[in-house]
Amino acid sequence: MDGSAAIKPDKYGQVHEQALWQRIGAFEALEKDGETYICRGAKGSAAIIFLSDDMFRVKIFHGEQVDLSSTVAVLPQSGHVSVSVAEHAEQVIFRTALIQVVLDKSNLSLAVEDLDGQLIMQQHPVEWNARGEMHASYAMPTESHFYGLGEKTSFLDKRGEKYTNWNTDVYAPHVPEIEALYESIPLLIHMVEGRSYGLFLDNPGRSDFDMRSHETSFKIGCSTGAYDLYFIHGPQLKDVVSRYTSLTGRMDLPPKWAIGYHQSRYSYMNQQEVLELARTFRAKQIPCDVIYLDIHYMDEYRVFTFDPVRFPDPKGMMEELRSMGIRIVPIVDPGVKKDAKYKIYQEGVRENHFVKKMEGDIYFGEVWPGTSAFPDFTEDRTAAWWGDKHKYYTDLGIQGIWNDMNEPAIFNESKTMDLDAMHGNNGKPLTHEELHNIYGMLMSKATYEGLCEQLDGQRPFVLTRAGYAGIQRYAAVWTGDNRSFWEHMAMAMPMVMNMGLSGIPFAGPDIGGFAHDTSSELLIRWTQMGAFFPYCRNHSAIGTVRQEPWSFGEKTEAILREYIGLRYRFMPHLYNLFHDAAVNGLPVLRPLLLEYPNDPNVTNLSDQFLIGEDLLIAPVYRPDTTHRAVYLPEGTWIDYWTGEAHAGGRHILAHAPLEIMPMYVKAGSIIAEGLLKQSADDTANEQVTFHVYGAAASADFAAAYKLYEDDGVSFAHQQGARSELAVQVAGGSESVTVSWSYSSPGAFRVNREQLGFTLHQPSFVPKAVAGLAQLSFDALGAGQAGWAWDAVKRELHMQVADRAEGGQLEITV
Ligand code: MIG
Repeated sequence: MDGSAAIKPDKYGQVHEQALWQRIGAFEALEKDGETYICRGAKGSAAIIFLSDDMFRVKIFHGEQVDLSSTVAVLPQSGHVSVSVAEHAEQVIFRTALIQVVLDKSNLSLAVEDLDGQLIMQQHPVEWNARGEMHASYAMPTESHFYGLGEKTSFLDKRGEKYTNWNTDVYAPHVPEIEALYESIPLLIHMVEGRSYGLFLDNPGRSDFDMRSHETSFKIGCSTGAYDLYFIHGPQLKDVVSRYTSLTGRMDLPPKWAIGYHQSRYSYMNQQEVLELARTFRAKQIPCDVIYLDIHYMDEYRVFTFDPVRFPDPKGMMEELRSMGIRIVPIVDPGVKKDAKYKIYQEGVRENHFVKKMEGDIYFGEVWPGTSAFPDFTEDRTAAWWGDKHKYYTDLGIQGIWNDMNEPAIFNESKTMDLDAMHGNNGKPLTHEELHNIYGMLMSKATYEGLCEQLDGQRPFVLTRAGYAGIQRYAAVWTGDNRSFWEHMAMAMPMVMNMGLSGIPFAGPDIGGFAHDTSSELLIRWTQMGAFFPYCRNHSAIGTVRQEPWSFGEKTEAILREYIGLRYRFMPHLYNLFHDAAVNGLPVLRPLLLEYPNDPNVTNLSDQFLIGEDLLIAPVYRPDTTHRAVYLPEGTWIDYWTGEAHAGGRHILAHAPLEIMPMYVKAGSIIAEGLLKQSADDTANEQVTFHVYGAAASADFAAAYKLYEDDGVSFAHQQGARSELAVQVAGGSESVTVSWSYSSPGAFRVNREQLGFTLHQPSFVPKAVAGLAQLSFDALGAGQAGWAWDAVKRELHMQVADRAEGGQLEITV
């Protein structure tokens, strides 16, 4: 029989719903408090703070005082910006050296214009309701394109898409209609006719970005917390990325081994299996730097333990692996098993480190270890405690940690912690609902900082699944539980490109696919592509077919060996790009759009990418496919494999049999390649060859490259132990000159006897190289200084001694 519950009251209808939204209302007064401008409206206020001439923060608040604290995403900003303020009858105008912000007094809508008065961004009035939801609409012209938002499904351009930021463990196949995955980066980049700006909503609760529902506007909203928005001016896309990363921080230069090839599986079950795996890599001469230990290494999934039967001697195992040049990265989840006899649990309870329900009891959730408690990383003292616990791993020789399930993922209907669980938040308690998206990042921050303390000057490596804006300061990100689907291989490209535009340069998918069964062909094509992704790990799920590089017979193995080896040969260049990313925030893997923002052919180009500025990668991502269309932007592009030169600004059809992934290098560029190594931190011989593409014997030809090097593992580079080698190539009518020099010779000595210079497809045939003997290729290969010309491939190879004072080669043409 029904009770009263059956006769439930109405929900609000549409009309009522609309009436419930409040607006800030008309302008009442302008106040200034230090560097903060406060615009009082009839029903609320906006605080505006200029962080630079091209970046400002606007926070909506109620009441007298504004709370200007930020989340941990935002680095402390300082410095005075000179702003002129003018109050007119209908507007208040703030003007910096680069932009003006125009507030409409009738409703406090806000526009950003350049100094000529051309509109850049238009925000309609912010609205809120009694449930604490807030949103604003922004003008969207027909030429709009959208990027950023971190780890999202679908294509590169987010126009027509709608996403939610709510860190979620999604094991179900990642398809275009999935609005939230593991990471939340509430940064939207809006590009109109090649001009870009960014909007970053610093809110770690749920946020929504809707570029779909309205024809002429897009909408950014949040469910709880503050509407705390940063406007980041371009107009170049690169400016937006570099300014956004000056706000939320940049990745530190990772240890070189972290950018090698990594091998994982859920799980390598015991010590013998791990050692056998490492020996197989070495026996088969397939380069590898890291093996991962997934959850089975632990004693019944208790973090900070090893299973005593499966791994009786972790220290011995670690030592043997290190002698092979291989490191271990174990998984660490946030859930701490509820077990009265387990030290970490005891300590956590005794010292009050676990998240509690509002009523005061510890919050428990079900995860792998069974009933578990969760450290409250919002408390600095708890983060420090957790970080210290990693001494358990570092004492065993471990330098890298893999954080999983840190959304946090919990096996219940909501898939996460109860929304009313409380976080201490260093004395400003907030609900889990308000802080959800920041939990995983705070776990990785605690881990990174703990490792830094314990590693005695060695660089740590942290890999995370969940994150929030700024995660790049602490961890690399992998894109979670994809599947061995061709569609997921293809989707990894736009996903990782947008992560790069969102400040996260160190990212990649599980190569080969995690769930479902991979195939020989899929693993080949995915490894070819993955060899150029910033983060390069093969990982697969329990119960799926084996996915190690030798799992599909010799032919497959040979191709995988070749491409993994190629990554190692490109290591000097890759490491250089990681260094650039650490300095300027620009990604290693880039959409073509970043370099060619005015080319209409690349606004949604989702199946090709650039490594740095000049290396174009066009993977094959469909089965039984031996040709694909490749778009080459302006300039001349040289086929990496054949040397054939193609005019750009058009599409070409690339021939790509199974062993070939199409790659092109832009004429006029230089790329440093090193020797093939079995692990990235093998520094025994750092011989390097500078490959110069399309050099021309004409006065307007110039190419330059700077090679950054250091010991690859320590922080000594921050104290100056680094080497920078600048190379220039200059054309002339009768000669072409290659010159090079070290910027502070001796600050860091690289182990190397020789330098190589290879000119690919020069416009000329060399007659002589001043001071250098013409040799056979055999003599060059044997290490003699000299030069040789390959008339068939049109390549000039030169080899010289590497001297601290640098040098110069003059090629007579
Ligand atoms: O619920 O640790 O995304 O990489 O192998 C699964 C087991 C938990 C999810 C991760 C995956 C990892 C797996 N983990």
